[in-house]
Amino acid sequence: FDKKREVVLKKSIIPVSQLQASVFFGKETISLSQKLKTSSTGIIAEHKRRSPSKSVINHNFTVEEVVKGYESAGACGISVLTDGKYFGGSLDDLLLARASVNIPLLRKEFIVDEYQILEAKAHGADLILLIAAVLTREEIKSLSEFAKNLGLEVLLEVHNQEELEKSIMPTLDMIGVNNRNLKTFEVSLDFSKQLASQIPDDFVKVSESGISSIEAIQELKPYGYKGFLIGENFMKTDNAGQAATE
Ligand code: IGP
Repeated sequence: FDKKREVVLKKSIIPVSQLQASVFFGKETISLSQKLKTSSTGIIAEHKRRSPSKSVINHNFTVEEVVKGYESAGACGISVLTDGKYFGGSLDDLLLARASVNIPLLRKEFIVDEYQILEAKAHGADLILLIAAVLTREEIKSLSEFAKNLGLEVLLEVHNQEELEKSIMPTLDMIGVNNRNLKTFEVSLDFSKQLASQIPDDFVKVSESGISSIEAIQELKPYGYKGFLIGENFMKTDNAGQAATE
């Protein structure tokens, strides 16, 4: 631990030794893709302090409070943003989340290198995100194989047909359609609706971003979506865990 990390982790109510041990013990053995297949809600709740489109979403609660709230509200899994520059997250957030809950954790990051996948594993993640917009087919192949060999599941994110076509391969577990265009920030559920029929049935379908109501989920389910990744809508409330219950 360098000095800065020590300060961050000391603020946590969980002792550092227990934090590190939590990476290896006490996790659920059922994977996120398995859970989503049988869940009636399919919620993947996200820890997100801020974003490029919203400078402040929530700074009032600790990671532990938010993720425990999500778990007790019945979320299937939790996504933890570890990107510092745009989202104000860190790997320590992931470690704290791991020590606080047993449900599957996603390291939400712009992954371009195997080292980041090792970091994800070492900080307690069960799955990683790969974003088709920033990776070649060869990179998606080698990074997803690397993750699978470490026992991590892979959620591949696409935003259009071209990204989907270049990415389909057996080392992916879930395919997520991002309803937000990462360049223009335009959000529309139509992106999920339009791409749904082109995602082969072997992959669990996840709809990501801009989901702010039960109606939106009900609208997406007939298209075959089993997972719903929701961040801002929960985080912006005074009680993220409670919001996830409702
Ligand atoms: C959550 P929202 O609109 O519910 O806060 O979105 C999640 O989908 C979004 O944070 C996200 C994201 C990403 C963030 C989807 N793909 C890639 C960073 C990088």
